[in-house]
Amino acid sequence: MSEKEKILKKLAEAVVNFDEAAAMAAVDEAIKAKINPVDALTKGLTVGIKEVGDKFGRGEIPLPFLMLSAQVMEKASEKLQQHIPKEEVPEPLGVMVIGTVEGDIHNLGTNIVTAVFSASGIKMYNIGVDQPVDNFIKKALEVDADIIGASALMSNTLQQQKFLGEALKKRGLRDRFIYMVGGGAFPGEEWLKEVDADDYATDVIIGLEKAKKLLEEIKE
Ligand code: B12
Repeated sequence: MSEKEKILKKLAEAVVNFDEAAAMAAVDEAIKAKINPVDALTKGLTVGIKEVGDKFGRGEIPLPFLMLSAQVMEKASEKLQQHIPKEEVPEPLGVMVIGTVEGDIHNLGTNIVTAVFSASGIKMYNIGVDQPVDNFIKKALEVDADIIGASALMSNTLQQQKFLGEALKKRGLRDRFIYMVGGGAFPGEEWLKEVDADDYATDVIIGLEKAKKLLEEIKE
């Protein structure tokens, strides 16, 4: 196992064991070893929280344990996000409004997307969790956004992504914005047509590539 793999494993294990001290120590090690903070987030901490989620889903651990792991992930993420290298861009590549849909309070993913996209030159407005469809649209109009991004983590909140697509269409705004969806509940390509979105991502780096491509297309 390489040095990098060892550190990524430590990050994941610290989340699984909800061990904050170990997580922060592993974050420091990752920074010292010059591991890309995005890798530390997506291939380290995220691996751990997903494992915890699977255990919770199988009924092997109770909710308080999941909450403790999430707190550890949040703290460690905050520190790593501060170390994401910033790309120098002469002007913002675009403006994006992101949030988590109504009924859903998961925000670890949208916070990572916000940090990574900002560092790459996209001006981000993160409206937070449990956001009704109207709030996405209101904010996007207010800041003259290019992209609206909606995250959903649960099967019963996924439909909100569809409601947002429908609301945009109903108000004649569907062609005004790029609409992207994401989050752990994404069921697959067919859902994209259902919600009338332009694209989706369940990984921040893939999401960034797709967002950049879509922004280039509207600027052509
Ligand atoms: C952490 C967590 C929590 C934490 C959340 C803390 C926080 N601040 O976010 C806490 C403990 C609070 C929590 C609460 C609950 N949770 Co929860 N939770 C999770 C868990 C384990 C991880 C989610 C996560 O943060 N993943 C890590 C991030 C980084 O990944 P991500 O969100 O997918 O984001 C990445 C990509 O998707 C993408 N992305 C994300 N959003 C977007 C948006 C756009 C536009 C783009 C382009 C990309 C993009 O980029 C991100 C970075 O790569 C998941 C399990 C799982 N596998 O998802 C369960 C899970 C989502 N939770 C679940 C449940 C049931 C709940 C509760 C209802 C539990 C309860 N009984 O109270 C409550 C929900 C309350 C509510 N109303 O929302 C279930 C949902 C089941 C289902 N299918 O519906 C899951 C799947 C666990 C399970 N296996 O049962 N949870």
